[in-house]
Amino acid sequence: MANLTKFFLTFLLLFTFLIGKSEDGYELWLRYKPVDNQVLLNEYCKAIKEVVVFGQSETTEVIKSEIARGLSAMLVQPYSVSSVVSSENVLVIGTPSNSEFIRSLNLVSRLDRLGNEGYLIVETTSKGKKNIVIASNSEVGTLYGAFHFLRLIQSNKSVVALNIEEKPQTTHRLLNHWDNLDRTIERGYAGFSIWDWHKLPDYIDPRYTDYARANASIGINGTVITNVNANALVLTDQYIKKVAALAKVFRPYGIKIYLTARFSAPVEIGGLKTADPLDAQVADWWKTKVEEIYKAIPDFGGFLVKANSEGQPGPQNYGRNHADGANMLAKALAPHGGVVMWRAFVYDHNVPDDRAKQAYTEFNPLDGKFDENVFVQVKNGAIDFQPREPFHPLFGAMPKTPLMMEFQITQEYTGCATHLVYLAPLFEECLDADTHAKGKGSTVAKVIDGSLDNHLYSGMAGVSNIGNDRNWTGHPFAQSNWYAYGRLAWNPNLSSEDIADEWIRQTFSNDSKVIDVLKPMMMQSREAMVDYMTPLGLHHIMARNHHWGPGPWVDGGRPDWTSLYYHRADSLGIGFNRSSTGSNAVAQYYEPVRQQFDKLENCPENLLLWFHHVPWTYKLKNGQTLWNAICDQYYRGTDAVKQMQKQWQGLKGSIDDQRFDHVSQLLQIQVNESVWWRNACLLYFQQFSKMPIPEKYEKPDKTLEYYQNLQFRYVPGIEN
Ligand code: BDP
Repeated sequence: MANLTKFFLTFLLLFTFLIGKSEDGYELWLRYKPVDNQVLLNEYCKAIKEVVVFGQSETTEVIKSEIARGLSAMLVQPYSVSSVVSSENVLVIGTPSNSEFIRSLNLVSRLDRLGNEGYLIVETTSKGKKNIVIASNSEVGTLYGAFHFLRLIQSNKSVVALNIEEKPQTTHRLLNHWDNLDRTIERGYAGFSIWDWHKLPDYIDPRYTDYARANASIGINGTVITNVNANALVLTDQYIKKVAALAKVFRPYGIKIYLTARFSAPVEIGGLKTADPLDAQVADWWKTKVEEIYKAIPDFGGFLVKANSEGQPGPQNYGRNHADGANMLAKALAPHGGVVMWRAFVYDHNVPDDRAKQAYTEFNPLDGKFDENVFVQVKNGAIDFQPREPFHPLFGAMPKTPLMMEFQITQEYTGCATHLVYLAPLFEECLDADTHAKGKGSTVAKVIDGSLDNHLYSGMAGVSNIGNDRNWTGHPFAQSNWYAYGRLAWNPNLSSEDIADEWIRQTFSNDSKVIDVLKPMMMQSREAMVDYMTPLGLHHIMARNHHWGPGPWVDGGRPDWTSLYYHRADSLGIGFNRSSTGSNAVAQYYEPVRQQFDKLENCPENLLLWFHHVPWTYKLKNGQTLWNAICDQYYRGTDAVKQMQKQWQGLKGSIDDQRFDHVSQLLQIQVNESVWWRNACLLYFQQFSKMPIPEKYEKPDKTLEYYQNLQFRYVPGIEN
């Protein structure tokens, strides 16, 4: 009888699954669909007859419910969780401190190597009984292990003879939300902020828990919930209560809350006359404020600060430097274990000869001047999250300071949330870059994970792409960027291709037909975007303010906010001369990188116009003139998107209808917008090259004037 019930249940679940029930994407990569491979299903069911989770904390409650939920759904039989290991083929989860059984297993020396957040997933035999054990020194570590185990099953991996040892390579793995208190999101394209400030602290949206689950499943352990363009109000008593309510939801998931600190807060909400970091009253105000925060949120993470950049107040307003400002806050946080993340994305009010040089110029001399609990948070490139940038020269150049990587997950410059662009190859390109700071092999990844200079703290921040859209990120594929960011923050050496494989299996399907189409499509999507937006090292040529669409003609106002400043197209050629004959930004890199970027003939062609002003007729390595190569790459980019569209259509029936239609429509937008980028840029640059677009290509069907006159209001992501 029991078998019959099980049979029907299995049948029902599989049936619902196979008919392609609509999915709205809310479940992200935690869909826990029934395993439809019978051989594997048998293997899993045989290996996991029972589940035991030790411990009684809030975190262990989370593990119990996640494991029961995941296994019951995927293995199509109800699992309950007990606390006694009575037989074999048990999945056992625990720590040496919450379980006698785990202590008896002799795992201590292995666990010692894994720190607090690492974990083991191993097959053990004790008293002749075989079990699968997930063990860690901390309960949060076992939660990470539990999610890893569920991922194995979700992605149809064997669970026989497991011997997995995992440890995060960084200590701080954070999301940065650029969310405002009015729920708009700076550079957000997936709706409004998920933080419902008006109803907090009394109403706790269930979405907060799902947010925490998703983040914990990829190892994210901190979140800055407010915009870097900060509002001091969040530091008032009224808001601290709201923040504390969120912190309470996130705590069991190992996620700490951080806030952005507006430097002028002592004046704005504290009634002081100054925010000078060397003023004793100011330091005292922050000390008291921090104490107040820790009273409400004992595990508060610390502050993220944007100072003296784009109009934000900072220590320079009082003739002090970044270290003075950061250390003053660091001293207030230190007794509580908090950190300061001080951003290196700075603008001088005097326009510099080359904005790419500015962060290095201001921060490199301050190396060694920051307190121990200060990170300097550096964007991946020296300008601003462009489709392609060389790695930031500060990486490797501040050996005495822990540098935190800042990637942008939200697609401000990479197609908003309408373009399918898998960003992990961009992240990977930067992490793999060799700074040569301490000789060959001094990769950015090693700077970030702290291993190059032996730092205690290490970390990564990702500017979030999350909003209150039902599917969290607007574009169903933008979920992959959140996922990949988390995985890379955990281990900056993972490959973007392996991450894509994991994500596709969990988010769409384990069907090789689907994987074989989606993986290459995702892997080439970033290069396609570079081709149709900014090939060969072009950068910052998007529309003004909202940054949506092309704007190579943007001029007027502050020069380093215009496109002309960056592309410098004229009758002789195009590109920004940052070589030793130009702004000499190349001097900020170590040899041999400096030489490589400095010499036109050695410079990687995909960064050519970043570092050089190049004649239109210059011959590239393949013999093409620069102008023809530019044309080729723009057309290649639009062709690649059309190809993606075709490939996606081939998956009809293999993907649930709702997400299939959603992506189909977005791909049509992407085709249209890639053509818009291509035509507008080529027509604009052609005025200077005075060379024809090669005959073989379809001619732009609109005039340059048409594109220049397009005006858009209410583009998401900025104040309108
Ligand atoms: C730029 C964005 C702006 C941000 C700024 C920052 O356009 O909205 O405030 O970066 O990172 O990319 O501070």
